[in-house]
Amino acid sequence: MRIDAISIFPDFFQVLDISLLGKAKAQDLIEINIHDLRDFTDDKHRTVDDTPFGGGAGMLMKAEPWGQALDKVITSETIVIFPSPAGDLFKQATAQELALAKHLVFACGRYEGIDQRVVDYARSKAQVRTISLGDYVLNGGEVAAVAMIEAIARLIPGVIGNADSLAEESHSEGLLEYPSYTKPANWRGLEVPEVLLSGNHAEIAKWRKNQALGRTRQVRPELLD
Ligand code: 6GU
Repeated sequence: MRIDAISIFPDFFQVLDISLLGKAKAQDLIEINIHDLRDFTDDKHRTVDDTPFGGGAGMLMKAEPWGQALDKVITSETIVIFPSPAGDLFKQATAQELALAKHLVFACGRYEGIDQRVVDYARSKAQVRTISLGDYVLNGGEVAAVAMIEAIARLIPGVIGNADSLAEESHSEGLLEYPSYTKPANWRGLEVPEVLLSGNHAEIAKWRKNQALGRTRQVRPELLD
């Protein structure tokens, strides 16, 4: 998969060089290109923002630099993602769907957002998704894009060493994950549940399913509907 991200703060994406994603990059399982939006300005001050028509607080991102940047990266296989608290909720199913794409472009806005014509223009050139991480406000799309990239990239075959852990984890079956324990069996007087020490794999599977159901019912009952 190829991923491009456009931002006025390219440094936010340095964390993608760490750990499993860093390894996946080094092994060419994913190609990630980060672009500084200011490189697509024409004026001496490298201006990317301006005041909104109609008035109101704050600054908006100007269309021109975004147009130049998108023209450079969009191909016939591109899905453009605009991270925004006003977007569709990002879920595990979203990650699974986007993990099948050949090319993703993350267009990361700051300030009060991007001139709407940039989104409309992108729609005329590529598939476009506006996606939110949840019901809270971040200062810009970068941190959200990094979270989405991690959730998507780890589903690409070869990125996670142990493919079984993908199948077993939280949300993969629509349930939260059951609790897990490792040695020692008694730690500070706290015992590991007996069944996990029993060696009875059918009983262990049943216990884990029950724990996952109980936890989901308690913490996220809406996932069971
Ligand atoms: Cl995707 N962007 C911003 N700026 N804030 C958010 C978000 C995205 N998701 C939740 N809050």
